Formats: sequence, structure tokens, C-alpha cells
Amino acid sequence: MQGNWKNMLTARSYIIGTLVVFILFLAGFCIQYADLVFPIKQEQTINWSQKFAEKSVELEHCERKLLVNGVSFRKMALHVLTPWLAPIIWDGTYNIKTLDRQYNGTRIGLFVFAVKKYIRFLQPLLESAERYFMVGHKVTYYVFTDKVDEVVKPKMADGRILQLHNVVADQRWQDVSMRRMEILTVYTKKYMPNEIDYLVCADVDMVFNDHVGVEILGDLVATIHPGFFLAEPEAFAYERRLISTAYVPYGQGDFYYMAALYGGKVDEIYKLSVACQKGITEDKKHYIEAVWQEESHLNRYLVYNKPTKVLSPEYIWDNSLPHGEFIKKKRFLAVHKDHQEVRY
Ligand code: 5GW
Ligand code: MN
Repeated sequence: MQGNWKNMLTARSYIIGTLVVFILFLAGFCIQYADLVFPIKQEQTINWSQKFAEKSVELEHCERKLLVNGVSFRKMALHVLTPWLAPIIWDGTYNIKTLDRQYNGTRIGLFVFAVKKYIRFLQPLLESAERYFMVGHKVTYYVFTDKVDEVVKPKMADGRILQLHNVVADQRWQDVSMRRMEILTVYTKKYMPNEIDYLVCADVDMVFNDHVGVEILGDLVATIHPGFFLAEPEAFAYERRLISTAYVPYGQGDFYYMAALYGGKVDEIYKLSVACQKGITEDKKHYIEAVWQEESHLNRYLVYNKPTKVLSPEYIWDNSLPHGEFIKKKRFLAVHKDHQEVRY
């Protein structure tokens, strides 16, 4: 009798044990394969991946800010939005597939000046542009040089055009750099409106080193100077002499932008170049020249005409600068110059 009871008890605990194991297994399965057991709608899945993407942007943004925690650096340039709600473009803030579709068929111009010894920078720039700049889109290179015959045409993908224009080399290098504004006033009015939608203006002593695509397009776009992105506004290299038309008073201005990369819709660059050229001419009348030539005029313009999109220093970097740890993608790099060799 007793043996029977014992047997029955053992059998019962065996059944209960098996049941518990089975229930646990079922629960585990439900947790592991929740979307199979409780199918969720496609929309919800997309929402979650979007949430994930947003979170990772937020995290990257925090990570960048954390790098300067406890130090008296200014953090505004590390954000992903300006105070006037223009996006600041960092890696991870955009989806290139979505943007490439959105800008499908858009015509983009790249404006560069290469006179005198700077002709040596042209070929590497154009070759790197073929690898990284607006790949898959319609691109026209507007090259201005005093040595049209010396230009080596790079192998170009379909849909890409090289326009070579002759330009006289100014006597002073400062004038070469500023001459770009005058040329822009002409081309953005006469020719470019029929040829392109957006224009990107760049220095020639640079190379593309990573992706630079349609994420940089906007009505009016400027790049944060890599030497000033952590600087306080008082330290910005704005023209501070009241006598110059490029004057920016202390207390004004958000970022110090670099003239080595800016752009926008053709009519916006027309307005910008007209304003800057006017300032340059006015200053010349008074025998003055802004501290950083056309860059000073560009900065003055952008204080009062806020860019609709701001590019982080990923879009202009120089490997000799400090704080490269903030810059994961060095997309557009300054070429090291032997200043003696390229002296004007
Ligand atoms: C040459 C010596 C000193 C300064 C400028 C030049 C120079 C500039 C030149 O001989 N030829 C020329 O085409 N430029 C154009 O002006 C290039 O497009 C160049 O990228 C741009 C700005 O001059 P950079 O690059 O020397 O200015 P930073 O601020 O990069 O030093
Ligand atoms: Mn340069």
C-alpha cells in the first residue's frame, strides 16, 4: 500500500515537473519569437527601427558631447540642430538611401579655382571627387584656371561633365581668392541657372576622403571651420574692424564658417556672391581688405542670412588640427602644402 502511494506521488511530481518545464519552455519560446507568436503589423516594425535609428543618433551626439565634459569647451557645434533649427550634418544623422531617392535627377555643380601653382591640386581633387562626391548623381565641374591646356581630365562616370574656363591670374594671392566671388556673381546669374540646381563651392587644395553626397544639399549651406568648432564666439576670426564691410560685432554670430566649402541653390549663391563682392569692392575703395578676405565677407553674410543647413567639421578637416577624436569621418581633407613651393 505504502509503496503504491509512494509510486503515485513520484508519478505526480514527475507529471508536474514535466508540465513546469513545458510551461517554462513555452514562455521562453514566446519571449524569444514574440513576433511569430503575436504577429505585429509592418508599420510597428518600421517605427521600432526608426526609434532605434533616432536613439543611435542621440547616443552618438551624447558621446561627442561627453568627450568635452568637464572641459570649458563650447559644445554648440557638436549638436545636430542649430538654435534656428537648421540641421548640423554629422555621420549617422541621415539616411543616404532615402535622400538619394529624394534628390534623384538633381543637377549639382562643383566650383573650383586653380590658378598659378595651385593647378597641381586640381587632378587629385577631381579624381577623389569621382570616388566620393555625389556618386550616382549629375555633376558638372566648373573649373577656372589660367592653364586650361595643362588640365588632365579625370576618368569620369556617366552623367558627369567637366567645364574648363579661362581666368586671368591676379597679381596678389589675396585677390585670387577673392576673385572667386566676382566670377560667381556672373556664372550664378548667366549660365548656372540653366545647367544646375545646386552649387557647391570648394577650395582646390583639398581631397575627398570619404562620402560627400546629397545630404549636403540645401538652400544655403555652410561648413563649420574645423579650427574653431570648439571655440567661444569671442575667439572667432570674424573681421572686427568697424571700417570694413565684413565687420561682425562681438556678441553676434553663431559659428565661424570656412570658405573652403559652402553651397546652396544657384539663386542663393548668386545673392551671397553679390553681397560679398559688393563688400570686397567697397572695402577696396577705402584701401582696406578684410582680415580673412572673402571668408570674412562670407561669415558676415551668414550672420545675417542664416544657413538652412550646417555641415560639421567632418566636411572640412585638416589632419594637423587637434580634437580629431570628434571627427569619425574625415570626408574632405586639406592637402598639406609646402608653402614655399606654392608661394605666389
Ligand atoms: C596661393 C598662395 C597663397 C594663397 C592663395 C594662393 C592661391 C589660391 C593660388 O595661387 N591659386 C589659387 O587658385 N588659389 C585658389 O584660392 C584655390 O582655389 C585655393 O584653394 C583658394 C584659397 O586659397 P588657399 O587654399 O591657399 O587658402 P587657405 O585658407 O586654404 O590657405
Ligand atoms: Mn585651401
